[in-house]
Amino acid sequence: MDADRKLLSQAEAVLRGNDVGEYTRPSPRLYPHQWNWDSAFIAIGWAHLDWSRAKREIDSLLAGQWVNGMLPHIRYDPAVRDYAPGPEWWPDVPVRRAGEITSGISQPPVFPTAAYVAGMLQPNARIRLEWWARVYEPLREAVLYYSCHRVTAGSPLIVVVHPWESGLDNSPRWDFVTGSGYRPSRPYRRVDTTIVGAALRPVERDYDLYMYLVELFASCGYDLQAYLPRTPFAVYDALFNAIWYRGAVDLNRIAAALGRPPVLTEAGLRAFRDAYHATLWDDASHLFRDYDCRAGRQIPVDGVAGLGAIYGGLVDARQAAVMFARYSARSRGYRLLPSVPPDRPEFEPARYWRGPVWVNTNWLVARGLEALGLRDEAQVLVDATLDLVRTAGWHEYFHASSGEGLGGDDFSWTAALVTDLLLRPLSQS
Ligand code: 2M8
Repeated sequence: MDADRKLLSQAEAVLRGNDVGEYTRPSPRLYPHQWNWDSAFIAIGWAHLDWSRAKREIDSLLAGQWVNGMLPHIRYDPAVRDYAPGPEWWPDVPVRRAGEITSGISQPPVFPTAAYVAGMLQPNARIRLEWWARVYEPLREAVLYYSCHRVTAGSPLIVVVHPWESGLDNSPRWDFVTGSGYRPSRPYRRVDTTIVGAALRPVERDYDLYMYLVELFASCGYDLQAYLPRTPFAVYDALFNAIWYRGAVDLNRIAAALGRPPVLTEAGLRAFRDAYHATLWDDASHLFRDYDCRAGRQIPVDGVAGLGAIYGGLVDARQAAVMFARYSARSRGYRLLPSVPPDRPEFEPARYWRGPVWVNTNWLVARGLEALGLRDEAQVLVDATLDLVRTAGWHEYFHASSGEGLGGDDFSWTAALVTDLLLRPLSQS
């Protein structure tokens, strides 16, 4: 118990240290602006420690909303200078509020779920409903942005346009494009490798592709239909789509609490579930896979993203148990859950999203297992996660076999989600 108290006070110190008032930096030097899904995870942590601060985190994320409803992946802080790529790479972003400076892509939509979870952590129902009533419309537009502007060929699945948008930037699932020699027309600067060792970060050819796609998407006016015929990268990402689905369900819960009709109808959600299973399930690996929209086929690479459906509530308990057991068995001898199964040739135990363990993906899967009643499995994952942080500290990610802390220091979502795991223990049901 004392050990948990110590962990909690350290977590709070990390969040307070990264708090710049309106938003919380994901990591002080490496990521000094506001990131979309980071802020969602961070708000869940704040909701336990300082509820008004949680509200402010979501409010400031919503301040960067575009006219079409999109919530961008980065909301730049004009006071910060030493980050690349800066806003000059994202010209003419259609923000709603004058003075907002943002990137031109989005990120996995954890924010409706964060608004729901944070709201439920407010014991005063009047205060909770007042806040939900205020943020409901921007949240609704942000969720519907994807179903209106990010779909193609009659499928309800959402198209992700950039590896950064997936949140799992250099995942081997995207290697089918990074190897192809795409480069931007202009030189670009990297600051990440001046802060974190290059062996722990994406390689040059990854960044060449990232910057190429940034230029291309911006030149298409950030419009999917213009971009699709020209881009080598347009995917149905299994994790992103699962997170969207869960966000839509949680937004419907907020709507119900406010006495409003559901944002997504039951028929719409069912069609999405059916498409998700029909398009992304891979029976051999017992995982969901991603789908290359251009080539019209699944991407045959496994990763922790394939377990996202457990968090999404897109599978039943029986299927989730088998998926989790298989992934764990493939990871025997390693820390749970490696971002890439160690039996894959692309596995690199220390390099970013190519093998290391991350607290956010563990949290997503553990909360999903819990919701399905798979408490023992969820507990295994929660214990493994807390053990990593207790031993190694507040890092961005952890070496898949040694558990060593890697990447950015004082990492906010690590602190926020550990806070949530300690203060909202797994339910018994
Ligand atoms: C990482 O992404 C940024 C670019 O957006 C980077 O590598 O510089 C990813 O881990 C992403 O998921 C995360 O939101 C961001 C900030 O923590 O860092």
